[in-house]
Formats: sequence, structure tokens, C-alpha cells
Amino acid sequence: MTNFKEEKTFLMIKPDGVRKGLIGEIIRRVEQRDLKVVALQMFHPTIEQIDEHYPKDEKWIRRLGQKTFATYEKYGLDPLKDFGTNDDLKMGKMVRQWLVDFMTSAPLVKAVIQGVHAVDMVRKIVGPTIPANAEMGTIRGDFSVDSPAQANKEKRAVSNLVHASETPEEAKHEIELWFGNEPVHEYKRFGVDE
Ligand code: IDP
Ligand code: MG
Repeated sequence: MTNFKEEKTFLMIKPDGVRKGLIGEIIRRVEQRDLKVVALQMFHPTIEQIDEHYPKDEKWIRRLGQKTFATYEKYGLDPLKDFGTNDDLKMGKMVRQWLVDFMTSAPLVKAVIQGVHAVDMVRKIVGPTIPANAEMGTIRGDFSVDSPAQANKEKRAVSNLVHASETPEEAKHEIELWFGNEPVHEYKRFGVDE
């Protein structure tokens, strides 16, 4: 019987994950949790593809800007001095552009992961966005050390190894974008599906 909580999510190993030689480790941690890799590929994205990947709606961009300002506040820095703005939307657009630059700087690995509560499970395995907030035992907690304050000062995206969909809606959009023309495979995993 199909488990009604079974779902698919999208995972991408970012340039730093690839360049640190962590492809195998990241996939291993996902498989270790009985989640199934149903599509997997290395590729070098275009600017246009990455631009489609990150949401374009104002709410998402503002949230990204707000996060950046929150980091600035926490570390006593002045965004107006460094970026010439206090506006969430303007700041969010800048960070989004840094992300596009970062994500096109090396090959990436993209994957579709299937399993019970796959979206939440993969987020849990990956850990929260900022490495310092990511617990040991998560991919980001164990292997990344970047600081958002430093990244913002250097006008670049925070290096945190992995991208993983945050919601089922985001997963649907991303799987369609990255695997729309390619096969996602069906198979039964020993000890999981039978
Ligand atoms: P997520 O990757 O944990 O889902 P999001 O908030 O969706 O995090 O942000 C997307 C990516 O943008 C992050 O993974 C990180 O690389 C980058 N990022 C987030 N906040 C900042 C920031 O304040 N400065 C620079 N880069 C950031
Ligand atoms: Mg996100």
C-alpha cells in the first residue's frame, strides 16, 4: 500500500559541497534515513536556470532581505553604510543576485528524494540556513563554517553546502524545473518498500 505521507523533495549540492568532495557524504546521509534517491545528476547550470530556481515573488525576496538585516543587527553592523539601503526588498534582490553568482560558479548535483515526509526529513538532515545555528549531526552543522556577517560584508551568498526544498509546493516547482524533461525512477528499496 502506498503510504499517504510519501512525497518527493528536491535536493541540490551547491558549489562548495561539490568542491569540498562531499557529494558521497551528503547522499549517504539521505539514504541512511531510508529515503530513496529517484533521480540524480551532475550539471553546470545557466544563470537563467538559477534565476528560475529561486522564487521571484516579493514576499520571498523581502524575507531574504530581512534575514540579512537581522544578521547585521545581531553583529552591530550598519547595512546603510555597507549597502546603501535599509529596504528589505532592495536588500533581498542583492542577496538573490549573490546567490545566482554563487550557484553558477561550479558544477552542481541535483537530486529528487522520495520517502515518508521527505521534505521535512531532508530539511532536518541538512539543518538550518546559517551554519552556526545548525546542530552537529546535520550536514550544515558538521561541514560548514561560513558566517552570514562575513558573507554580507563580502557581498556573497552564505556557503552552506546544500539546497533543499522547504515546502511541498517549493519541491513541486523545483522538481518540475530541474527534472521536467528527465526521468524520475521507480523502484522498491529493500527493507523500506518491501
Ligand atoms: P535555505 O537554503 O536554508 O532554504 P533560504 O532562506 O531559502 O535558506 O536562503 C537561500 C540561500 O541564500 C541560503 O541557503 C544561503 O546560501 C543564502 N542566504 C540566506 N541568507 C543570507 C544572507 O543573509 N546573506 C547571504 N546569503 C544568504
Ligand atoms: Mg530556501
